[in-house]
Amino acid sequence: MNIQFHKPAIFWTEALPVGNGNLGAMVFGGVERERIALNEDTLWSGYPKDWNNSEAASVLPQVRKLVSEGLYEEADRLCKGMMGPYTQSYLPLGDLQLVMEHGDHYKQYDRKLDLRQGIASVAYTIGDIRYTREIFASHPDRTLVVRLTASKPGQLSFHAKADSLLRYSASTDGEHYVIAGTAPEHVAPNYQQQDHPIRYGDPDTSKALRFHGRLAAVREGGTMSVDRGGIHIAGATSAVLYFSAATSFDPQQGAPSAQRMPGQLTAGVVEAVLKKDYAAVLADHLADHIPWMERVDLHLGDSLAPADMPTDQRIAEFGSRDPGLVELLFHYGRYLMIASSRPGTQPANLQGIWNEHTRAPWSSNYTLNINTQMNYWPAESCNLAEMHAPLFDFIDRLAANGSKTAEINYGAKGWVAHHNADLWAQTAPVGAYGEGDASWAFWPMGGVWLTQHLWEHYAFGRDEAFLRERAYPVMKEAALFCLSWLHEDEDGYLITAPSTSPEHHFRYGDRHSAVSAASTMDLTLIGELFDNCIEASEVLELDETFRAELTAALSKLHPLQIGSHGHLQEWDKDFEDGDVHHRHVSHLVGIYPGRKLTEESAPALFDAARTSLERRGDGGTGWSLGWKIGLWARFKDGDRAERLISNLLNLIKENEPLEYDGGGVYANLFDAHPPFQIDGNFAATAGIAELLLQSHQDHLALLPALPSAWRTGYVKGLRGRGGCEVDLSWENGVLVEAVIVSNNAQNCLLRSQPIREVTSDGETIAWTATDDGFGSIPVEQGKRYVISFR
Ligand code: FUC
Repeated sequence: MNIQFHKPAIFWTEALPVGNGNLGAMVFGGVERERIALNEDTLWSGYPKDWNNSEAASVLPQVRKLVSEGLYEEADRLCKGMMGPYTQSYLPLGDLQLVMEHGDHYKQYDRKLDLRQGIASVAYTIGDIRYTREIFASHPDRTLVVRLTASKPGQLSFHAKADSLLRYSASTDGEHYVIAGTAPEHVAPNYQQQDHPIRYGDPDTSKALRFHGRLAAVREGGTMSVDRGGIHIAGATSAVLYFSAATSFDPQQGAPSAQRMPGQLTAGVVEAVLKKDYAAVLADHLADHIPWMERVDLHLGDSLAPADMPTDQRIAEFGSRDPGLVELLFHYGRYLMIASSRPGTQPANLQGIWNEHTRAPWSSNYTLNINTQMNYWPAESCNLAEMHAPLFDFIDRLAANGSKTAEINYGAKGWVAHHNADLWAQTAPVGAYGEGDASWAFWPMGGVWLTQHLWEHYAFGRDEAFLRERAYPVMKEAALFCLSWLHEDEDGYLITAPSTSPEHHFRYGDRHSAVSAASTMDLTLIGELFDNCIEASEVLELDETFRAELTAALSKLHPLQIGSHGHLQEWDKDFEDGDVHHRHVSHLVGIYPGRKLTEESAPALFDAARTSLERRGDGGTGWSLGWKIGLWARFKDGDRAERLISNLLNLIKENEPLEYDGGGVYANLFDAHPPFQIDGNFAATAGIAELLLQSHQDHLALLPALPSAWRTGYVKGLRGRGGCEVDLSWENGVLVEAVIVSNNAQNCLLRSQPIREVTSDGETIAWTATDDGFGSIPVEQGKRYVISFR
């Protein structure tokens, strides 16, 4: 479970990520000059603003009229009148720089990230002295920890300081070296042409966030001094650096707060950690990190690559042919989630928490038409449900802001979010009040899709209090928005308009547009939300009238349709695709991650959806490849999914032209859109799990889509809906054994090979088998059931 190299990183995408949820770092491992790029998850430009557009309400009926008249291009243009400002940007905090006083004539260099331990390390030899560095982000101690050693006493001499691309100043506070600064009030997205894309406020009155970073050191031997140039250590044998960062963001208010003193926050953190021994800090980190990683285990076959092969070479030479590399990709998604999303932190953004750019691609924001949701696809199935929590907190903030947007922009009830959001939980459509393109900016389904995560958290864990107190109220308000937004077409069907299928265009005559009515994605997401609300209100035994209203609306919802190519139509009319290989596969959302379209419930649409996916092909950006893994899993085509994994394990090199217009992974296994976007990492992990276990219908499907390349293996600790934890082992593609533990008593329905025997605590358990390949096992809460298949 290592990502490893025998040389320092040159590019950021060769550096090794560590994180504790809110503090992130990328370790380059330079010998004479080490760069550890730093991030703090609340460091964003801007502050809350009024992004709603009161003109929108009068534009909306005009757009709807144009759509109903088939004047799509005109409708598309008019949508500009409903836009708001662009979101703000996620910012880099700075770099921690170490300058070692031993020159750069080194040998025996190693640099690795141990995923299981959550520790990045660097080691090299100069003369006869072995130097080591150990870097981790401690969640219990809320600090970044860097330990340096020399193999001979008194040989460690270096200085350490931090700097930033943002406005900052460096100073000392007692024995601590600190940087303090203020974020810009505005950063324009990287795709917007601007003369002054980064704008700061007056330092005394700026409304932007203040930030602070604090560095302290403990050494064994030698001397230490601290000044504005950094911390200087000479003649030591080992040293530990502790770095803490904070901003003035107040999570309760969702705004910068004058009362929040980032310097005091970092002081508290650093003083506390300095009271502990390094050994205790390390032990606490390991005791925190390892159990998360060990919840799931995966073995897909023997690794082909030599144990010490650098990861980039392994990707290039073996790709998905090396089962060990696929396992690494799987675990990496889990590692990155543990490192970027912990209860109380911000949700993982487009780059998780790792970003070195002041104008990051797409502002490194929350992109709600696929990317943010994708980040959390593995959370439940891969046994990290706790790490889903930051998304739920964020949804609450979006719901609060989005109720104003719904009312002001559309005169609608409930809450709405569009395709982009930021730390400030912007809910209005972006596009700089008309500069943007409706194909991406106009998409009022961001919130609707996010509520799927609330339901899924319940569906997997069966936490009824969560459903009652957190999930259902927010789901219901999103459903109220949908009821307001839906309106009847001339045939009496409920449709959405204006409607887009995110980022894709259609052709009609010699024209093209993104805006029409009732895209399949709109209808599917709304249908799923209504289904989920109905099921939730039944579980909670409330809202009977509302439930009836939803049921009635569902029966009037415009049906999905099959188009002339035998495909699932993406729009309400059988338009030709603007780009038949478009990266978004939005119309297939009911196949995966949704559950609206199954072979059993809608066989014709299910087949049509497969045809649509065939037509899209096996290429795409990193995240698009990731999505297609999950889709082929749901189509039960493991080998096709494996082909997508293979395409994703395509090494993207920073300094070389792309061989084809598609995605892959960088040397450090970060997903490459390109550029780096973390979503594809999470989708790959979720997709691999989906090949082994599915639970979106009323049963657990064991090995529903095992790729033939993974002949013999096992997985432990996957979760299925219904509160189940599942281990599976197989040989030559055939199930050998499953172990199920459920957190509630139930009849556990399995779809698998024929069951031979079920035991629990050594006792045989009676199960019932049905002709169509199902087995039903009565399980008690917390007991372990061993199911043998041969
Ligand atoms: C959506 C995608 C792009 C990119 C961006 C962040 O707009 O269509 O490919 O992932 O989000």
